[in-house]
Amino acid sequence: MDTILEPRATTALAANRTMEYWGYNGLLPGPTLHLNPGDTARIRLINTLPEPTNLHFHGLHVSPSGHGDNPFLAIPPGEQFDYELTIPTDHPAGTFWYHPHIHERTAPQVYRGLSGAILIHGGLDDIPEIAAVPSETAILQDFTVDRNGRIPEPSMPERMRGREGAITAINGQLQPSFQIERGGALRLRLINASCSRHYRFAVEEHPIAVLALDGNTLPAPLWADDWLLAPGQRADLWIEAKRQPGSYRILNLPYDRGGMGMFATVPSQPSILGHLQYTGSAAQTPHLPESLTSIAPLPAPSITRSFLLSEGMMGAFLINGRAFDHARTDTTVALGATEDWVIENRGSMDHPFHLHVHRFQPVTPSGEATPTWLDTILVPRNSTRRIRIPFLDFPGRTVYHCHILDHEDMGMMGTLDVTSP
Ligand SMILES: [Cu+2]
Repeated sequence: MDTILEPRATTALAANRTMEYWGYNGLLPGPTLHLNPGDTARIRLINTLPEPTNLHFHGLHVSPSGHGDNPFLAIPPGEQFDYELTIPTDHPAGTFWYHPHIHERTAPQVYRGLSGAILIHGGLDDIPEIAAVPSETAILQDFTVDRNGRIPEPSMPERMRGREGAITAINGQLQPSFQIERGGALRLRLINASCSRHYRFAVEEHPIAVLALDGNTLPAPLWADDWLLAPGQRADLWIEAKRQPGSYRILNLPYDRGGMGMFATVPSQPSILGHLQYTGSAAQTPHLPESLTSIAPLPAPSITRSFLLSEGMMGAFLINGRAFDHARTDTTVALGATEDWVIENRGSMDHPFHLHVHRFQPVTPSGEATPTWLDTILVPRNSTRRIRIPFLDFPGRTVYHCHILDHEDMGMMGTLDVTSP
């Protein structure tokens, strides 16, 4: 067995306080898994929690069946399960993550701390100019901790909007500092492992270049002042230290994701996630290549499907008018097909739509696929997004869902069966 992941209740120092959390191997966040394309990863999950759990390998293009990235498994308390992931030799290299995916308990388990990074090596790592700069991973989590150090269950209205904690932590730390050499650069791999919180990530006085989204390298760096990360999404950023030496705040800028009533308030001020701390001087000037990768055009879609996201009465969160039922197959796709999915959000909140196993490209209103691979796309309220998905391999049943994990737990999830003839 290559890796043992044992989720367990732990009392330890995290985010500057002693708290009770659930951590893989007692860690918040869990250990980082390092993999290469072509690897077979064997991961033993030992469930010491008082309730069933399982593992989802978010963004990995691997089999959803059997001992693979199977979201229909439930490992009872006291039992163990051996996952085996065969990573294809042409798998994208980048930033992925793992977390529980147990229906109706995903939000509480992730909120208590269960998540960890998966880094697939290659890709950007093989570009000499990028390999030359330091790399850090930043797992963004949030939770509320009460006076006794416990993480309380949120109220029903909080769950309906999607729980957001009072504390945001990066790698389990409150406002950590990331070191950067003056005149140098830093590659920062962001993972939004929060249940519901969206992050408009910024570093004051520092524009950022986005190198990869959801573990997939972009054709070219994309410069921005800030970058919005919905739950589940990742971004690999490049930050250059071209300002006066000092400490600069890493910020979460206000973002309105909608909501219902009193829980829909949006902060008017940025919150501080951490700091970028200048240290020493870089030995050489970093150089960001103008081109990072090439993405071959997708074939035209053979079919267009519609998915309607809606919020019903009494905590019902629906796709095409139905709440999740693991036994029902909602969508059947023929292996080898390329499809367009049109996702319409008629709710009062933004919903980030995530598809397991199969990555996709966003499609413009004029019908052109954007050469950018994603596994999670934010569908703002009262709007529609179109995505193009090639189902070239990995037949089997899996799921798509809203990555506001409370919404997923309350039913905003459907099943997909990719069938081979
Ligand atoms: Cu949602």
